[in-house]
Amino acid sequence: MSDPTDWEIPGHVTLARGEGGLPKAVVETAWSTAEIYLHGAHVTGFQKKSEPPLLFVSAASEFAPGKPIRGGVPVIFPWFGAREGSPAHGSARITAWELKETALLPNGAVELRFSLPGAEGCHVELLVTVAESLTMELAITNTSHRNFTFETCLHTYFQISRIDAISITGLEGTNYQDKVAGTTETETAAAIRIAGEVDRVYFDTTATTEIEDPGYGRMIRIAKSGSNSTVVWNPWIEKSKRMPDFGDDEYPQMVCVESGNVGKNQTTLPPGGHAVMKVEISSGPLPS
Ligand code: TA6
Repeated sequence: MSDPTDWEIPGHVTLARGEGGLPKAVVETAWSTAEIYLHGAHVTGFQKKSEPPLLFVSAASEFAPGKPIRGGVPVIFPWFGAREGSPAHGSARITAWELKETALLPNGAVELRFSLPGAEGCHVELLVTVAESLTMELAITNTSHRNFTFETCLHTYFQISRIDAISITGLEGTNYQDKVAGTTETETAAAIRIAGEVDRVYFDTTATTEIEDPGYGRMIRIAKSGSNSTVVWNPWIEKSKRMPDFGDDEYPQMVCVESGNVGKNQTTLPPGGHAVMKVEISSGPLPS
């Protein structure tokens, strides 16, 4: 593998040692800053110059080989959730990815392309574009001679002012699995409010969602393509206490709105098949 510093772009991309001594790319654009660890190709930071950070990372997160980073945008592949005898949410997020390319585009955006080494029977890349918004494209190619079925999710942790201040729009009328209640429901709220543990997998939805945050006076927009599932999660009090890499008092500052293809929306690619899931996260002032 070439030396990662080969991919530095003066004034825009620097390779540094981050938490736990793990290598990370630090990105600077005219609008924003970002950081992406090679561990998991994990975006741990994105901040527009005029706003609070857009992504939440737990102060108790581990940064170690074989361990997931708690926060930012975990890349979930090839399965979502728990699996007996295997790492929850798959192995991609706990594997060191390779930085394959960086580019400063004519419009001032910075692109970084990461590749997952050792993926059996498939080729997996993540293209991260840092600009006024943050765009991530997870591309999977089936390089085997048989069908390949997998789940994907960009498990994004958003930084918010307070969990009881925000609302989430875009999912009204969508069926979801309520993993807290163990039921299947249909979303009736045009604007979802959160007042307790929430763990919902919304199926068959390609909708753009928005997080309205009056506390920050901010609207966060999550636009996606190639994704038919959206997950909404906040651990609240009791689950927070059960997570050693998450502070007991951190749940009010974060919410996960995740874009993926999970459960009944899993993907099956034929030999040679290719799938791209793209998520663009943008933000701006709340309409007055
Ligand atoms: O996406 C929500 C969820 O599946 C929750 O059930 C919770 O387990 C969360 O992911 C975090 O999972 P992790 O393995 O990162 O602790």
